[in-house]
Amino acid sequence: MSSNPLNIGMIGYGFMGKAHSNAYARVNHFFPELKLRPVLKALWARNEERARTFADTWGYESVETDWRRLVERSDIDAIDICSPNNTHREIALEAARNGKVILCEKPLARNVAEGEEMVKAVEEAGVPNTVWYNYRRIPAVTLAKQLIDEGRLGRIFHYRAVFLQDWTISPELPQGGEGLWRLDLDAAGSGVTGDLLAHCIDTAIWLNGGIQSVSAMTETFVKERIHNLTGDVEKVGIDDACAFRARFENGSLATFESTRYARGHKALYTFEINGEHASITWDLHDLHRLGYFDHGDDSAVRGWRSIHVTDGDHPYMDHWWVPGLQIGYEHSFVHQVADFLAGLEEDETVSPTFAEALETQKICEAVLESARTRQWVQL
Ligand code: SOE
Repeated sequence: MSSNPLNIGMIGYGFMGKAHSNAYARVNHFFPELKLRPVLKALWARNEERARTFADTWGYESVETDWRRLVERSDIDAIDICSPNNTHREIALEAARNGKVILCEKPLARNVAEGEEMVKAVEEAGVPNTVWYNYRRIPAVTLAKQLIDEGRLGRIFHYRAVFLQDWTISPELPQGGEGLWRLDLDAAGSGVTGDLLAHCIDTAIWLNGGIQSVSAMTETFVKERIHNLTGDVEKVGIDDACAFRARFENGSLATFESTRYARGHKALYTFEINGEHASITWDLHDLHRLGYFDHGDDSAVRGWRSIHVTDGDHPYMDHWWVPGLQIGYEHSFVHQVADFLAGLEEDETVSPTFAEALETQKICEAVLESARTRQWVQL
């Protein structure tokens, strides 16, 4: 059993609070080589009863209803920020001031200005930090990275990504408050750009390098919604849909699209990369498979392969079941914690750091600026 405790103070208890808590609870069972052992020490929620219910379900030892108290507690080593985007900056700054390790849910912040303050705070305090862009650590996506880094695709010409959902189509859906803060500009900072395209951008710059320039369009289909916190009908400020073109530094061209108005799609995140020698496709709905086409294959059998990324020599898979048995969405969070703990043990930074997530934030901001000005924006 791993012997060095890392006491976690969790801020928030929504969908991501569960995903992260599950990762902390599982990681030492499946990565027994780790010496650090996350301990679910304390949970913050504004409402004490809900905090206790969540804490009891997941095994948190204590609860706090004042996040500042949690961040100041001397028995807490790491703060995990799972609360809405408008809280990330303030909590991260306080956590850094208190010398805590920080794990922050994506996107880093609502905008670049907040993100820059956060990067400065963690760098000045010298505290280890990461942002939960979990899709990088789905084994098929990590395998895509390996194949690209090995040069199998050769020169890359095209990158195409979409992230489609349909949960905000009804005009009756309110904005703001618990569960619906993603529709509230003040709480979220943006709509699909920061929430969904941020994932696509993070994966893309990890796989294909930096983005040079963007040209975007956005739309807000439902212009007014009741605000849950005020009870008034208020203007909707977020982007419901966004599509943009991009030029990568390596000369490749890209298209990105995201919407919450694609009827029938709940979380269709896909990407395709076309290189000189080979192409890759990936689809979140079939996340354990990687599509691969190799032009070097014998022409008699050349065609798209569907690689079932479940073999022992595939990324992360030797930590799970026997070959052929697949894993799912939640495992990407376990992998992120495992890599992060290994980095802490070796005193090495683990990607994506706050500074790397700030690059994604800059691209999101450039996309929104381009949509506003109807001009190409250089990064
Ligand atoms: C939005 O519905 C959401 O939950 C995002 O906030 C997550 O980051 C994404 O992974 C799934 O969709």
